Amino acid sequence: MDLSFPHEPTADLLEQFQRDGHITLRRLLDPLELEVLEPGLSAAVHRGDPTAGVPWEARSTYDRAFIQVGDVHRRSEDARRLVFSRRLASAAAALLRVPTIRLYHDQALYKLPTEGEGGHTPWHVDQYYWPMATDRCVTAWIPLVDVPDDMGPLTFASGSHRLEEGRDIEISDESEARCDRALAEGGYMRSREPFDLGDVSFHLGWTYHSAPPNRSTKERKVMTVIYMDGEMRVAAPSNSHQHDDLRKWLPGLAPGDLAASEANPQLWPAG
Ligand SMILES: O=C(O)CCC(=O)C(=O)O
Repeated sequence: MDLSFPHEPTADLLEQFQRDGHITLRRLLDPLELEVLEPGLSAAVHRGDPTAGVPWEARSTYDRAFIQVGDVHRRSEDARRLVFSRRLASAAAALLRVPTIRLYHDQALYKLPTEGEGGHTPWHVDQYYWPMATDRCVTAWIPLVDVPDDMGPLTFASGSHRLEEGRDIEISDESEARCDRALAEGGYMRSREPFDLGDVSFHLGWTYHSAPPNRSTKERKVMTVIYMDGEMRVAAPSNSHQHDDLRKWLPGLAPGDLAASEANPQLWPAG
């Protein structure tokens, strides 16, 4: 259960991930370890919050969805322990069926409690933002508190990693409307379950996901780590977000390069 102890999901769970494009590994992490990490990590997130002080009414749909702080592992030793966890990276390697795993980047996604309008995470796919040559990339969504249904647990459309409609759109009211319609027309089942502390979900870059608003009275504290195949190549950016991501998360690299800048350490197997 230790963060440094490798993990191989069962064959059934691996098969489920292939089929659905997402999986929640229950009790993958030790709740006690997360409780120890959480205060230091959260302090770094709040120090780095770019939207601190912006009134709710003045926030866009995106900014109402969550406080987003990237590269938390550079701001907090507690975050670093989580992001460099062999347990998480080994599980990512098994799910992606690749021998090696590198870090793309990490980011905290803290959803504020709200009674007001908005606050949901619109339907979207992550890989729209990433200049990567293949689909061998996965996001680990790691709650640092229990996330019951009223707190905005991540919601997946099972099997939607094969759907192409809506892949070309950023997170927005439009992505919510278009993806919701495409998912309904395609008959994709939606899966939303509460998370207990220690549960971690993984979703592919092309799996559609969303989250309802946080209607509780507490912050929904979630850390995410994005892993990629250790052999991933950089793709030519196909939109302005991918240009930004290339500069930010793959510094110094160009299309065709191995996605292995100094910001992308190999996490599995770890030295
Ligand atoms: O935490 C959320 O509400 C959304 C998370 C998300 O989009 C992601 O982890 O890729």
